Amino acid sequence: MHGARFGVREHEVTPERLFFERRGALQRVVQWPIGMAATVAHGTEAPSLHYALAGDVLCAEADVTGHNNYYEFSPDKKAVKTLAQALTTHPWTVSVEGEVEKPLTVDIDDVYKLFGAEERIYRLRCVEGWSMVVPWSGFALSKLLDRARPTSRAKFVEFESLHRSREMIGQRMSQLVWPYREGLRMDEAMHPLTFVVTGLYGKPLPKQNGAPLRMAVPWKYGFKSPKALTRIVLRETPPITSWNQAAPAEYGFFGNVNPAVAHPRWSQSRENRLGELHKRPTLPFNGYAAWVADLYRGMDPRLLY
Ligand SMILES: Nc1nc2c(c(=O)[nH]1)N[C@H]1C(S)=C(S)[C@@H](COP(=O)(O)O)O[C@H]1N2
Ligand SMILES: [Mo]
Repeated sequence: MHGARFGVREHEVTPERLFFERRGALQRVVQWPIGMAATVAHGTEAPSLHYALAGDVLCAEADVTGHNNYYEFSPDKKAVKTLAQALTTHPWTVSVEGEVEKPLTVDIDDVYKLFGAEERIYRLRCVEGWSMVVPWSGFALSKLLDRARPTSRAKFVEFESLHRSREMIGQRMSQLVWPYREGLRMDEAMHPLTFVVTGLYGKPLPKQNGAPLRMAVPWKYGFKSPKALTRIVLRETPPITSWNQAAPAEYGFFGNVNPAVAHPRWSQSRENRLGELHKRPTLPFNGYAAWVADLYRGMDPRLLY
């Protein structure tokens, strides 16, 4: 069932290589470390989006699935894994509405058939100062948006997470205005790195990581990647986003990873990679500047936080 639905059945990681096995046949071997950075440095071809950034090593699955930010359940990262098991993730639909010619609602059971699945090894940098390297599976958001045919008035994309306080017990607290909302500018949303996630470590996405569907926008702080996605609204004007609404001085609309712009309460120059002893430097756009810096040419870097 997992193989048919997510296109990835098994995985095996060694220090030298990462193997993804699909439907019994080895379809791809990713040499490690190689990847996008190396490809661009040589300037020979367009960057491949399938590979990890050079030098990245996957974090332990137990860390990725046991240390979670998910305020719908709890602000306690270790408590989320257990509490999130209460969520019913099937049946599930995600809709695309607003400034589109063809509003649509996609059933989770049709997602693999419509959009397929590929692996992306992405960095995730939380605004709190920790980070991970994660093997997601899923598809580019542009595939889903294209299907709804955005109108020329679509300038922003709003994401809405599930609101179901019966199962999401953290929603009985009012730290954030529910549902959790996030947003991107249209060009950010259509960027090939902007990813809809359906799987993790070659398996269905665990509930604590945002099952059955969440975003991964790797050059932005983690709060810009909403979990339990149910609704996508294309808009002419910027959407209200949850963390920006809760603390506008601390969380901007863009949320781009930027080591030069401190959070009001802590520096963003370094990060704690899960599983590592020493902090490492945080990179502009989380290491993805070669692919995304052009989106922000001429804009004040402080505005981009
Ligand atoms: N709906 C929803 N999405 C969310 C959050 C949340 O609280 N609710 N937390 C965000 C934050 S702050 C981070 S760092 C990442 C964490 O993702 P992970 O638990 O899979 O590592 O999810 C993001 N998406
Ligand atoms: Mo975060």
